Amino acid sequence: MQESSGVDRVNGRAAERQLREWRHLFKLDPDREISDSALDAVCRSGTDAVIVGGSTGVTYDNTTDLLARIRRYEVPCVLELSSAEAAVPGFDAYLVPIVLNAGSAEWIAGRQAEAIAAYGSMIPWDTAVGEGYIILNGGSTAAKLTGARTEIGERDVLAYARLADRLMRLPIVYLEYSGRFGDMRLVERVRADLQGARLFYGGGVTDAERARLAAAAAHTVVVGNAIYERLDDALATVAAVKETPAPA
Ligand code: 1GP
Repeated sequence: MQESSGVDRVNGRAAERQLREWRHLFKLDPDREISDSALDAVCRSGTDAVIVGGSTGVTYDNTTDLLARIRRYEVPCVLELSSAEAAVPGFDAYLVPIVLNAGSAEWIAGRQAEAIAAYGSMIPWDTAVGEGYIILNGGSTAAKLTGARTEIGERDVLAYARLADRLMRLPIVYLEYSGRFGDMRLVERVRADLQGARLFYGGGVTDAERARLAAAAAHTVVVGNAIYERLDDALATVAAVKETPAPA
């Protein structure tokens, strides 16, 4: 396969245009079991897209299996790629986390560069999108894995967000509280400060009420754990987000 030309890269950013429309996303973990009926409900829920991704135990095989099951439905399906071994072709887009507050460069520009060096000519650049992650729940697996500096205040969070938005010009800033509902005042503050990036919020959105709060603060709300723990409440987050007026 040939590498895309520069022109293709500029003109072919369909994924970036599409993600600007997303308000609600479900995130499915290939390392967790989900029944056919639960997956059916998730894929027909009206969510804008399904993200496939997880912090640990994600393999080529379990990613391929989950993609094949989701592909029975029309919902767009994107892969959040934390390890190059799980780079499965056939997704609508590829989200690549850059953990801005990671404790080691490995998670900022290490693993990503290694993957590009190894798979450079096969990477579908026109559907690859960088995400500037700021991990804020010190107890989460992602925080432990990346050694993230989670005990930081608003000034530092805003600085990371501006780095992603203004200097790196990433299309997504992702405030990640995975497993815990975050500080919506801070989420709102970061979103209002962004100039070009979309603000994704994820963490502890377990029901419609929290979904409304998150949707008022962030551009895009990501729901993960609740799918596995309280499916009906998770499904109710779709309408709750969609009914909340989008912030500027
Ligand atoms: C995880 O941000 C997502 O990467 C969603 O968080 O699992 O807490 O919903 P939850």
